[in-house]
This record gives sequence, structure tokens and C-alpha cells, in this order.
Amino acid sequence: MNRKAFAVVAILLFVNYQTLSVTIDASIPSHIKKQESESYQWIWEELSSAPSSIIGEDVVFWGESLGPYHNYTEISSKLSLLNSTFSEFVDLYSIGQTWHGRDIWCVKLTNETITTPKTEFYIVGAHHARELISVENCLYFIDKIIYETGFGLYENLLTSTEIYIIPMLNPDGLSIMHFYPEQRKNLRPIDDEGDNTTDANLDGFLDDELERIYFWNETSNISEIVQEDLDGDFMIAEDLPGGVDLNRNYGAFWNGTGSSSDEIDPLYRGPEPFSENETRALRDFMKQHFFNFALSMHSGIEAIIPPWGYNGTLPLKDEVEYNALMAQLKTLTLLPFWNETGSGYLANGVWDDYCYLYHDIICFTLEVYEAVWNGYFFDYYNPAGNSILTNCENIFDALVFMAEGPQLTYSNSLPSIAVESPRSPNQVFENYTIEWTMSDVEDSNLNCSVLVSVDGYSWTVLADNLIDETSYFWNVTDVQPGSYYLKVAVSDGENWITDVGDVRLNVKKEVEGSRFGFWLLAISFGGLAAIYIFFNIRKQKKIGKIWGREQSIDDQKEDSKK
Ligand SMILES: [Ca+2]
Ligand SMILES: [Ca+2]
Ligand SMILES: [Ca+2]
Ligand SMILES: [Ca+2]
Ligand SMILES: [Zn+2]
Repeated sequence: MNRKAFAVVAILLFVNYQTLSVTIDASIPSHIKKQESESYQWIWEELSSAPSSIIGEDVVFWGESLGPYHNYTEISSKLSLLNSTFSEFVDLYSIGQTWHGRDIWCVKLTNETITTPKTEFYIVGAHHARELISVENCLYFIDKIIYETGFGLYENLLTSTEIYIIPMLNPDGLSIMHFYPEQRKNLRPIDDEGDNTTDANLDGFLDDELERIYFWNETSNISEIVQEDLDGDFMIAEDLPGGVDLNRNYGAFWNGTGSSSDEIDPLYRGPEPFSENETRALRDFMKQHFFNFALSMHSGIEAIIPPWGYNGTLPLKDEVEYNALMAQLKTLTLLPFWNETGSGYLANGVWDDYCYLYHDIICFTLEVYEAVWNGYFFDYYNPAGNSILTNCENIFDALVFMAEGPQLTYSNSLPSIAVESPRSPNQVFENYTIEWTMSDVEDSNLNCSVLVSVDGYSWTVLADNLIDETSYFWNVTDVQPGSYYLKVAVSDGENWITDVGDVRLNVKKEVEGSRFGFWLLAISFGGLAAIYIFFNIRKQKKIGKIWGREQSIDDQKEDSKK
């Protein structure tokens, strides 16, 4: 055995040992160890026997279940079970509803028992319905982080970071994959045939009369397309699923040649910026958070894409950082840079441009899969069932890299922040001064925002752009009584960090009416109390007498025993 071969074997043995030592480690913290009684299945367990590709549209063959891929119902129940099984690390909530009333799920991963300041990071999948693999990338990331944290691997990450994952921004579009695998957009009702209605058969359901659908032909054993005239207007296949391209609908460089004004076009930008429930939900979500980094998952090509989508140049202010991060992402994923793909098309109203322009988020679109066009949409955008896991594994390290806030480790240090008041149980009637302390090693002019929340998920901004302020006077006179979480976010100009107060602020309503009303009530209560005490004293005297008699009877019994 030569030295090189020996080294390889040694490494293999070491890697093998590492794997073994992980799987037999008995010291998994009980709070994260999967209980025998619980049925949560890790995604790699679910996909262990996923099928290989077939000729035709795989997803049409699989039908509504989407085969090894997760449909909306499966995702909803998987995430719900994840939340209840690993409740100290997982929260699940909806950031809004689609056109057809489906919840857009958001998973929050963090160590909920740690209340020290945290940075925020997020990943979003499935802007585009047919890019099913982007959902699996997100689900795999969630499962892997939780699973490995059981072995201590991502403990630090979840201690210092709130990671938000929205696996499926476009669940409506995904819901028609099994009979319309070419759908890219959401399901905004569109008057395709120009008859001034989006309910051609007048059954009350908008755009449900698809006159062109895919079906699986059992005889020829391949997917085929059927075109019909469901509404009897003698026009065949004029009614399509409709929809807006969500990744052309953001309010940043919205109206341009990198999108379409034609409703039928796959790149239709919508009637106005943020015309869609889905993009509005994500916009409002971003306004309530302070993300330093974010990723959006897509497929159809393989590429690492930074802003600006609208003109294809890198943002000047952060050009150095973008170049450094792209190099790292390339090493981790082996995906090419955007300008190496030869595609290089410009795009208007895209997610990346909005994130960077309005929220200063360092962000990338990761295009994670491409294939040679073979006539089938599913194959073009998604790996075969038995290759889903490999794709997710190849992408995973890049997601972790971004979640860890890479820039923070080699340049400007984060500010410190601590909400100081309130810190103990409290009741507030008219106003309250929220106080915090903060500092930064290199930077002055620290920029703060103060937010409140009733449920800890959806936040309202009380104040922003507070430069070097360390308190905020909150007038609660017109505030709904309740128990409020308080969050203060601070930026040093480079990065944000947030601290949620350790206790909630309890806003109470003052007694109804004027001061006269207050005294009237006080006197009434006082009077009632006096009457109550008077009668109670009398009652107690009576009880005392009875008690005395019983006592004497007992005494007699005791005496008779003697
Ligand atoms: Ca119509
Ligand atoms: Ca209809
Ligand atoms: Ca028709
Ligand atoms: Ca700093
Ligand atoms: Zn896409």
C-alpha cells in the first residue's frame, strides 16, 4: 500500500468512525431525542425508498400525493408534528394566506430557552410552483439542523440565531402540479379568454375550469395532455390556471423588460407591485424582522445569483462582500456563478432586488438543479425521486454557511443589545418607558427599532431610526389591553441583532369613566366591603358558638371513654 492509498484508507476509516460514533452516541439530550412513541419521520427516512424517474411527467403518474415529493397536506402535517415533537427548538406559524386560502407556513428554528440577543436569517422556497425540489431543500435543512443539534452540532447556531424557513411560498401553484406540471406562477384568477369573467362556467369558483390538463394514460403508460371546451364557448383550451410570476411581482424595479405585462405569459408581473397575497405576506414578514442574510431556492438552472437582477451588476456598496460570499458558496455547492451560466437574462421585480434595496439584506438566489430538456416539465426542474436526498445534501452546507452569518466572522463585530426595562412583573396603565443598553466595538450611530407583539410571531414596529437612543416612551392610552412582547433591534450600519425582553409588558385598561366615576366606584366598593365585614363578624361569632358546643360534645365523648 503506497502512502497515498494509506492516507485515503485512513481518512475513510476516520470518516466511518465519525459516522459510527454519531449513530451509537447514547448521550443525546432527552429533549431532542426522538421518542419511540412519536411518529415523526426524518426526511431521509421518508425518502429512503424513493423511486427513480420514469418516461413522462413523473408527477402526473404519482398524482395528488406528488410521490416522494411533499404535497401541501403532507408539509402541513409534517411541520405540525415537528413543532409538537421538538417544541423547544421549533415554532410553526402562518405568515398569510394565498388566493385560495392556503396558509403560507413559516418554521422558526432557535433554542427557545436561550433569551440572549440573536441575529435573524431566513430561507424561502417555491416562489415557482414547478420547482418542487426547492421545497425539499428547505425541509431537509430543517430536519438536518434539528437532528444534528441532538448531537450538539448546531447548538451554537440555534443559541445565537433565529432561523426562519418558509418552504413553500406558492402552495396554490403546487396544488395543481399533478395535472398541470408546467405551472410556474401562483393561481391569481386570470381572464385568459377575454370574456370579462374569471369564472367561465359561473359555478362560483374562479378559474377552476382548466381546459388543458395532463393525465396519465394507463394504456400507453405515459402522461398526455387533454384539451377541452368546458364552458361551451366553442373555444378549446383557452382557460388556463392563470397566475402571476411571484418573482416578478416585488416592488423593486418592478416594471421593465425582465418581466411581462401579458397575463398569459409565464413571466407576468401582475397588475401592480405586491398585487399578490404571497409577495405581500413575505414583504410584511420582512418588515417585522431584521435579517442580515437570506436565501431563495429555485431550480431550472444551476447558479448562484446575487442582486441586481434588473441590470445584472453587483451592488457597488457591498461588491467585495458579495464576491467573497459567492466564492464560498461556489466551493460549498459546486454551483457556477450566474455570469458563468451563459443564461444571464435580466429580471425585474425580483425578490433579491427588493431584499437588498429596501432591507439591506445580503441575499442570494440559489438555482439548485437543471437537466437537459426532454419534453417533460417535471424532469427539467426536478431530480428523480431517488436523487432528491443527494441534491439536498449537496446544498445543505451552503445554507448552514449563510445561516451562521458568515460576514460576521471576518469583519465588523456585532453590536451588543439588552432590553433592561421591563425586567420584572409589571402593570402599565398610561405609558411606559422601554429601556435598553447597547454598545459596539467599532461603530457609533447605532440605529434602533422597537417592536411589540401579542403572540411573539407577528410584530408591530413602534419606532424606528432611533439613532443612539436607549429608551422609547410608549403611550399606551389607546393600546388594546394585553400582554406584550417587546423587541429591540440594533444595527451598527452593517448588521442587525435583536433582543426580546425577558418579561412581557402587561398593558391594563384604566377603570372606565372619569375620576368622579372612579371615586364613585371606590366608595361603592368600600361600602359593600364594610357591610360584608360587618355581617361576616356576626357570622363568625355564631360559628364560634356552634363550634364551642361541638367541642363540648367531643369533650364529653372523650370524658365518657375514660
Ligand atoms: Ca374568462
Ligand atoms: Ca368556475
Ligand atoms: Ca372554452
Ligand atoms: Ca460593529
Ligand atoms: Zn424559479
